[in-house]
Amino acid sequence: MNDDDQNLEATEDEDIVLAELADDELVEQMHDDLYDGMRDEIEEGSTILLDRGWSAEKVLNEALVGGMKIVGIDFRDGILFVPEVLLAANAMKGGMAILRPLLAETGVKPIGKMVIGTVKGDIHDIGKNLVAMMMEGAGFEVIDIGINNSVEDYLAALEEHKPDILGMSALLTTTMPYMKVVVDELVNRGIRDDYIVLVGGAPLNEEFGAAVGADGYCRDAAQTAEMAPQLMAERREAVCE
Ligand code: B1M
Repeated sequence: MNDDDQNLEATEDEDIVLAELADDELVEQMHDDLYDGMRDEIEEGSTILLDRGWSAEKVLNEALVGGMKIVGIDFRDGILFVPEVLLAANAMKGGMAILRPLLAETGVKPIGKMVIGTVKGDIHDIGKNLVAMMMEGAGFEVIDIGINNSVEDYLAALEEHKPDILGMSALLTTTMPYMKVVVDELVNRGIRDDYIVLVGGAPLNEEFGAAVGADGYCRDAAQTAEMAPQLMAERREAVCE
């Protein structure tokens, strides 16, 4: 690309007024902006879509999660590297911060409590944060203990907050086995059945969830928010029988 082309491209980018784009063009532009780590634009785009009557869930899934999938593919293929992906993650968090209060709007008494954290050795937190947001939206009180949690961290949080549900997230094939370390320790201490254990993260599946001794594997945030109340209801029924 010569200097003239670069100047032309820069001018075209500057000329884009997000508010003037049709919905589908705006979503496409947001995918590009997420890819380029442009947090302000992602915040602006999210606000515009909400103002146009989009639900927070639709903005999240179509504009943000959709864009992050593209980032993931290019990261895998060696087209994007860690610094760029960090910028994309930062932009995604900007959009999520706008959606968070809307997804969490319930106004009702919490239907249960969940402690959630990403396992030891793993610093991915976008998916976990989304799960926390959707669970709050489903009426749960959520205690998010962050990333890189050792078994001791989980145990301390369980002891302190006495939740109904323990949620664990892992995004790496190298860190996901740590979930079993945590469940095994709960078993050793005789407290495994005090909690519903839910696990999730892109490399996991049903089979893995069962193998680590979890009560459920959650494919995504929406499914977690569906599954959690169901499992709590089943548990209450079992106690009453
Ligand atoms: Co990383 N990374 N990363 N990364 N990263 C992946 C996971 C990877 C698949 C990329 C790739 O190769 N295509 C790959 C893992 C390969 C593997 O293990 N098989 C990978 C790698 C290799 C790495 C590093 C090792 C790279 C390096 O340093 N060489 C390194 C590891 C660092 C570490 O953790 N120790 C690393 C670093 C990073 C960044 C820091 C740059 C950044 C993280 C920033 C952050 O999270 N704050 C990052 C990112 C952003 C990704 C990708 C691109 C996107 C992850 C994401 O946020 N997805 C990812 C590729 C991908 O997954 N497409 C990748 C969006 C999110 C909404 O989806 O997290 O799947 P997800 O969450 C979903 C569900 O999985 C589920 O619900 C969520 C919402 O619907 N879910 C749960 C998740 N947790 C749950 C918990 C529950 C329930 C459901 O509890 C009940």
